Amino acid sequence: MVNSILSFAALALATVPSLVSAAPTTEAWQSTDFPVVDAWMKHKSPGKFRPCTDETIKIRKDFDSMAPEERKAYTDAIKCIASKPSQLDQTIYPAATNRYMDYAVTHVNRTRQVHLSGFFLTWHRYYLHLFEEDLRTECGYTGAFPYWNWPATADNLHGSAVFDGSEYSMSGDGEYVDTGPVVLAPTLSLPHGSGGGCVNSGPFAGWQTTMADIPITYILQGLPLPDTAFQLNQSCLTRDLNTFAAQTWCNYTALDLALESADLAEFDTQINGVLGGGSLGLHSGAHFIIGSPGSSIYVSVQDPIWWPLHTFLDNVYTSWQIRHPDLANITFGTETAVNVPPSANVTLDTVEPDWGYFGQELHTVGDLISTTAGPFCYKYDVQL
Ligand SMILES: [Cu+2]
Repeated sequence: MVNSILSFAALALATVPSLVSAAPTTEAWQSTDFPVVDAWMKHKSPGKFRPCTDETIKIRKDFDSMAPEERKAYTDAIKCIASKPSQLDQTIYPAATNRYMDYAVTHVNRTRQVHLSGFFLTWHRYYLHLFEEDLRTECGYTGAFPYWNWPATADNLHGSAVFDGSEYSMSGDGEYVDTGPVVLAPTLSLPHGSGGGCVNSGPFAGWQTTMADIPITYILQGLPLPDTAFQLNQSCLTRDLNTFAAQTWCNYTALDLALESADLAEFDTQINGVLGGGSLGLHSGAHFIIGSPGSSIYVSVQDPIWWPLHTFLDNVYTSWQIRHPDLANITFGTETAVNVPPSANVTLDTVEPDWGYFGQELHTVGDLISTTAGPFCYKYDVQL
């Protein structure tokens, strides 16, 4: 009896302080759209990451919905990153002409592991996060990290805030150069878009790319990068806006099919299409809306539209996770692109390929599965 009274007293004492300081504990204010995943992560790596709260969470926005000055602040910050010196060894990476191109080089270096593999969605999620943090810490950017809404712009690319070519856009189309249809495979070609030449309008007029394209056959055949991959190959940024690609693969029906996928294997097919088949899928299709170099699986990061493009893909993935809470932490795919050479299935415990010098520490796939736990603390203005 005495014991139980003492225990009760001890319990009461223990509870009082937490009642007093109850209101704004991080627990109570935790903001999550991923209840299952965030609970799993808290159990998996308690205390490893800072909690994400309603005070600290960042909201990613549709580029079209941002005020003109907000859009310009974003492109100014990207240009600021490109004005900073490269941190890579110039004898190995002559194409790394500045800090922006360091990102592009890092992506080329990891292309074979992080596409058409089990790392794709989470590796790119963290890569976006690193760039966003860099805009903030290196260039003082304080705005939202925007996405380019593919289906919303598919019928009016040239009139969209993203591509209208004004100083508040992501720059417009390339100059028109008639190079004929875009041949993707013997059985798949697209009509030529409306550009093809240098981008001469908007904030990225005069932007220089430094790496030549590398054929996707290097991935499909499991080949290492060609020796010339990082040679300096200076060119103007080109674009070839392609309404056919936008309307065919990036429409609302395609988006809904992806969001309604019953598992991650089906989701992967909806976003990446069927290799050698007739469909590019939602994400690959988006790359072909902008044309070369933005359509390259290797060197696409050289076009700054890459960041809003991939941020929208992350929104699609995030929205799929929120719609399928019980499946939100499943994985799909192996450790090599198209499983060549054959490799193990990726699990939540598999360590991600690194992000070059930008990533301070290694992360498992499981660390990167929730946008409101682990190293992340963001959500999207609109759930798709
Ligand atoms: Cu990529």
